[in-house]
Amino acid sequence: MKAVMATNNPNKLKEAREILAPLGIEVLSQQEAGAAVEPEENGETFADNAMIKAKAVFDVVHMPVFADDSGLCVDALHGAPGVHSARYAPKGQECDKLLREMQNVPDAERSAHFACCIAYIDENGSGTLSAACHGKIGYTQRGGNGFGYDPVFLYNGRTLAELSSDEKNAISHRGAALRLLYEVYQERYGKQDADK
Ligand code: ITT
Repeated sequence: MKAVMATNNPNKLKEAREILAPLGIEVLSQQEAGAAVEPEENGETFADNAMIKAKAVFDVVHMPVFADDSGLCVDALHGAPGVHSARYAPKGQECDKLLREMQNVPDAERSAHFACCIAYIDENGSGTLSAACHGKIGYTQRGGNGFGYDPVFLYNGRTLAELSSDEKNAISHRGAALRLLYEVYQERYGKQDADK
């Protein structure tokens, strides 16, 4: 089957393809599907914003669509940047800003999690799915893979930017949420064949 990912973030699209293609789901970008939209993400929750993005694209393409709204929630910052993760700092400066804000936070209080909410819509209806990846914030940026906050997010002693794509996808918030999406698609469309 084909599904459109409602996102303008090429890193999210790449990860979704890596996870869903082997399961037999071909992920089209919203541009490939002819939906060049960028809706205002003015919801209060990840689920609200994911559904805003999914609906905006579904209204144009009328085929299965899913959207990912995600972010980093840092306990010492009372859950910030959370739903504002994309707007927390100019692109490329988010890790520097976070490390500055965390510079006086002791090791025991550096816990954080990535949250991912997937909203999906097709002719059978819509829903949302959530997953998280728990870890802690490091003291320096490490690793050259991934995107966003990956270089400062420690999972079992390595940052997500130090993991290969396969390693990140196996433990990430996005990987877990997309595997739940796969279950929904399997229920609705039957088992998919990666070779077709
Ligand atoms: P779309 O809305 O077009 O999908 P976006 O990047 O603006 O793209 P969000 O509004 O969901 O997406 O913001 C998510 C931000 O959270 C993202 O820009 C990163 O800064 C951060 N983020 C989410 N998942 C991440 C991950 O796996 N690794 C590192 N940072 C991540």
